[in-house]
Amino acid sequence: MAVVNIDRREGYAILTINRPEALNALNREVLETLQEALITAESDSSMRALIVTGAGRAFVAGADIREIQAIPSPPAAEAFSRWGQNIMTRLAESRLVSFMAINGFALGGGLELAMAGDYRIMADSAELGQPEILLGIIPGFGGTQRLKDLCGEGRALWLIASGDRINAERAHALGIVDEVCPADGVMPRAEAMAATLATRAPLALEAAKRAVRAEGGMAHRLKFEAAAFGLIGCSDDAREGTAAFLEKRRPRFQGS
Ligand code: CO8
Repeated sequence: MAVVNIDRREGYAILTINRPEALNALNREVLETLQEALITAESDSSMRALIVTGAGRAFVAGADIREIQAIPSPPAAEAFSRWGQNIMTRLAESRLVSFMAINGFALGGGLELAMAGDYRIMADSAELGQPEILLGIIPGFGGTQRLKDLCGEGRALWLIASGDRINAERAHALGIVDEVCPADGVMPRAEAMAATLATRAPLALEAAKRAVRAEGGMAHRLKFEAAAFGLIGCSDDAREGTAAFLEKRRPRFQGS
């Protein structure tokens, strides 16, 4: 059975991490398959969005602790961390807008995966945290930085240094997740949002993601926004969208 199921819908794909016997822990096979699934979805020009979720009662309960225990040397540990970081960054920088449907535990590498996505919807019964310190290690797939960006230095350090798990209400209050839903509402909400984006102008959608995610100082980010606007401001879709508004009809976007 595949460790990551790919379910293609109209304009978006659902990637379900499917290793429920280990609470979907990210071993090398899962990470490699996840990366391949992402590349496959990206290469399909009809795709606009992605949903990532977990089979069973967890989203992802972390990197696979058995594999971490078997890491032979400090250089191998660093290389493993860089490899995992690159996969998370690949998701963060994807042209596809990603919805992370946090159906259950999102711990360690699981929270790091969720934070690399664009929008997090969390079940009210789920829990998240960075419990690595309880294993004598620290987050290594981007968690120290993405958590800090989401909730600030003090709160990020507390979560990482204590290893505490927090509930959905607290995660939302801290800004780590964007929405909280009843458990059976997480996927319907993610699918409704992904389906909405499937109707939007493709080039503008990609430009929107890249501009919102632009890094650096304000002057640099504004320059990036203007450059992105320059690329799409006179596109066929921009002509079509503005004409459709003025002609009081629905636009037909072509992605050009
Ligand atoms: N890795 C491997 N197996 C796991 C993991 C994991 N992260 N999490 C759960 N499992 C397995 C359990 O071993 C168990 O297997 P088995 O049935 O064979 O004993 C099965 O999943 C079910 O788990 P539990 O029986 O423990 O279920 P509970 O409901 O009692 O507890 C918890 C659920 C609280 C989620 C618990 O399983 C738990 O604490 N899991 C570990 C959470 C954790 O510590 N995650 C962080 C891992 S480290 C990490 O993510 C680092 C990322 C960066 C790496 C950088 C590399 C250098």
